[in-house]
Amino acid sequence: MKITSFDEYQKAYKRSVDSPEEFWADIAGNFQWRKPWIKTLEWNFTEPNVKWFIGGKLNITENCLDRHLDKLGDKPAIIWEPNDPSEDHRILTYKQLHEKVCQFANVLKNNGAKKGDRICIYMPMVPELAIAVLACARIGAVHSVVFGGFSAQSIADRIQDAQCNIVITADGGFRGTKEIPLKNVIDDALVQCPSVKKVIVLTRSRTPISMLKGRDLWWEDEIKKVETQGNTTCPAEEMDAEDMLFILYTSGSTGKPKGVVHTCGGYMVYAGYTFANVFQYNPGEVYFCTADIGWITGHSYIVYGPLSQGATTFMFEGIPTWPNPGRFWEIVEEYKVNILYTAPTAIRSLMSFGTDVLKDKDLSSLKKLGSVGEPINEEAWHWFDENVGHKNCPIVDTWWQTETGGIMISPIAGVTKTKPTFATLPLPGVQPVLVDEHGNEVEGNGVSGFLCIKFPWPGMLRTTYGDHERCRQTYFSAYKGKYFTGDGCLRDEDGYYRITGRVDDVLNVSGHRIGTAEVENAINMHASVVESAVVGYPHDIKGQGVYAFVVSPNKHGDEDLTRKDILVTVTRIIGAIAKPDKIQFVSGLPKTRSGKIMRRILRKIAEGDTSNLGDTSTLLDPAIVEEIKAGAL
Ligand code: 6R9
Repeated sequence: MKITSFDEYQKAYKRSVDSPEEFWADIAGNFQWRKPWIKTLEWNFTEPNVKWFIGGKLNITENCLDRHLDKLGDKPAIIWEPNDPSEDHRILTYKQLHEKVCQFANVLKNNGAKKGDRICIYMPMVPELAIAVLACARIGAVHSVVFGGFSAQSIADRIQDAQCNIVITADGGFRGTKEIPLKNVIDDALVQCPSVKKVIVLTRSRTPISMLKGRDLWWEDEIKKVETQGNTTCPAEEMDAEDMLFILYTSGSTGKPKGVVHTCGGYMVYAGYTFANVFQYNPGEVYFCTADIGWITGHSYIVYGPLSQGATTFMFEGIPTWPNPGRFWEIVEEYKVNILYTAPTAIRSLMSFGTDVLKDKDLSSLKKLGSVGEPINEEAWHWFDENVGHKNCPIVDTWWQTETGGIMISPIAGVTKTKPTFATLPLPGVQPVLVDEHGNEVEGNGVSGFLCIKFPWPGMLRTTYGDHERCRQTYFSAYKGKYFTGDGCLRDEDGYYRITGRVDDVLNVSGHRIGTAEVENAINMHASVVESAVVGYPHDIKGQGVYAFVVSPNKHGDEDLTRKDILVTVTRIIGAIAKPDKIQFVSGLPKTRSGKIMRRILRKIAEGDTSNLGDTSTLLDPAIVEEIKAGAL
């Protein structure tokens, strides 16, 4: 399954295009199936309908746990570093992880969970989060992990959309100096969620919380019950390749976040294949992905990808800058991390502290570096290369999305020649195309366009939960017969791909996807707001910042207080990650005669580039532009 030279890459790529089914059947053969598939692929991108490994039966946890027990049973599966460095770290071997997953799977069963049920997980970055995820997969329940930074309202929306019957959470969590009151947030969310019958609560922060009789249960008590029942093993549920594995909500350009659906067989094959290849993982290496399991990067490259390959995956509860900005480097030194996979926003934030914190750290264990989540700028790329990799580690700039399930365009570490800011070449099995605004394919090199994928890959989304039409509309209707990514892209003279950023109304703030419409809806809920328009602007550390233009005639004369009220409102409706960085009060928004907000103009103003705003003659009230320009922050 592992490609180890550029020549092999080229051959594999060609084969994956000429005979995709044979190519993928061979890759899938590296996994453990209860029953082999009958047909490798069935697809059309019109409905869309995509099925991989049809008739195949498996359980992803057998691939992530059971099949490693003989050889790797005593090897670390998860190494966990707590937020507070004075607290003990934890190591779970494959045997221990297997046992804990089985136990918790039995806890879920004891509480009525069945195959196909949707279970919401809202937890801090502790090993029990990975255990909860795997326990769901073990019994065939569909997990829907919600990132710990989302608000009660966001959780309620997601729980209602998926009709979850169980929530798994913790009393609280730690991130830097902050304590996050997870259970309290869940309690607020559940006021709106009658589908939830049981809440299982892990003890982590010892924050006082309310525990409702009949609904709320302590994780530890439930484990004890299972132990007294002697229920320490749990046979894995046999899943169809196309059974749902998980739902993960992500923002788009319109409306509420969509539940992206991934299925068992294809996702497993894709996460494992891409992990093994991109990072060129070798047995015994310590691999540290700094993402949170609440995002797709954590699903695919902390949990499923690495574990399916018998890797040692490192989990960190805290943040890169606490208790000091050398925390990542202390971790690398202490645990002899070999592979570090992080985000440009983290790199830029650490850059701002200078190289002093790095000087006395031994980073010689590092062999490979990775970047994900947003375009990496040239400066950050070189800083990472020079100060972290000591020009000795290939950097894999991995482009992919929640919807793609795994890495799509990326160097293969040590195999593909890298080029700063370029995701370089598609992995074998991935067929990217650039299209122009008319939907025509832009061929040749030295061109740019909208990035689409024209052939299915096993890790792709199958639908958006409960609303297949939305899936078709969002991804398969813009360009006929193609999956549209929402990203702009250029292909240089060497055929290398560089992703230039979203071309829709989706912002990428510190690597987090945020829909402008979502933020506007939240701002508009504030009592003194009439309407608003949200755009992104370049931000030194976050990549993009959130700039809100707000019409609020009724500010009670205290703009600053209203601004703070709006921030509190957005935090309550979505979560702190969506808080605007700038709020400019305006008396109106630039609109066309048909009432459409001209975001192009607002984007330019937010970027501070007002020299050429283009044609404003079609505006209902061109004078408003002058006012907004004059008041720009
Ligand atoms: C994995 C993940 C997806 C969006 C995607 C794109 C941006 C991700 C990137 C990148 C440039 C990279 N993106 N990786 N842009 N270079 N290496 O981040 O998933 O949260 O769904 O975001 O992130 O704009 O469309 P997700």
